[in-house]
Amino acid sequence: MIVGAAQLGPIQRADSRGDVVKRLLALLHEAKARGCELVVLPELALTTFSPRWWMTDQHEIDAFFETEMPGPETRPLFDEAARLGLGFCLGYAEKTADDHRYNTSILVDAGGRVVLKYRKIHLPGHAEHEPWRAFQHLEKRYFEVGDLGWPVTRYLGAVVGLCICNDRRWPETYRVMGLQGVELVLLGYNTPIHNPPAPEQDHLAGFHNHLSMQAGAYQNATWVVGVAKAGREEGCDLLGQSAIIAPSGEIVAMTSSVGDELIVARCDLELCRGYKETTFNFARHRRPEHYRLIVERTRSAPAQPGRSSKPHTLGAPRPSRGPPRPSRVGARGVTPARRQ
Ligand code: CDT
Repeated sequence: MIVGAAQLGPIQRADSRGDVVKRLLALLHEAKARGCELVVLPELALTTFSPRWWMTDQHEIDAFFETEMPGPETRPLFDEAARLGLGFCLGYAEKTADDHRYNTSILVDAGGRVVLKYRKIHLPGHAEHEPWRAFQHLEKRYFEVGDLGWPVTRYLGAVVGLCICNDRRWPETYRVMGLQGVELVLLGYNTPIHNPPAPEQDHLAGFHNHLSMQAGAYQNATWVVGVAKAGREEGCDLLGQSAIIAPSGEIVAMTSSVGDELIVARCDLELCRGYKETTFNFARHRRPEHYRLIVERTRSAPAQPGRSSKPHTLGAPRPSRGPPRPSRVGARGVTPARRQ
């Protein structure tokens, strides 16, 4: 399958959906010209990244959500993709008819039909206003945890699965899809390079992005297509380095800008088989009887000194790591709660 990863540069708050859809159409046209069959677009691709603001007016919040997909502003994207015979994957903020809000991604086939939907499960950030931050990350406030698990579907001969941004950092995300035979994981991301609670990690943002996706690809014998919304958006620098990653874990294509940019790769699904039948032959090598803690426990509860762990006993919860430490003795200032 020839797959395009259509990275978007920044979307400012004043940009309309119409402005964004025009940019998406340009990327679709380029994808068609370069032989793509499927184009992957970023997380929350229709607006600026709204969780960076504390908002209390529900109308203001809801202005970032789609109540129908396609709706009047997104219809041209669906129509043009269908005219071009392109499938695409799109991230957007979804508001349901019964008033639930999710960070959602859909796979749309070349006939304009939604064939797979995923609602983000690992919501990063915080739920309350934290004014000490340079910018907010309020996904836990504006979205509910997704209720669809990680479904996969067969599309153009590949087993395709979806996840979104922070999900890519968690091995369980890929494994749940790996256990369904996934061959192509499609994901979008909005990753601020600065992480206010852990600024000492900022210089590793690009490394951690690729580390997570490359490990997920290799350990589950799948292609992974990770697509950024990148660049300086409302003063916040978002990571680029969108990448198409082979089941070997190797990056086969990567963007070189933080603007609108298409990268393309021929994703040979046979490469998945090589790994699925050898090193990662799950039926042969997995030992789920030893993995119970993974589904029974959320937090880590280290063994007490001098005692071996009892994997089926929940330990006392450990206090969280706390706020960033002042770098110098005597540094002053409010010490904020250290949350992601
Ligand atoms: N959108 C999203 O999920 N962003 C998060 C930022 C977390 S801060 C480390 C991400 O995991 O990229």
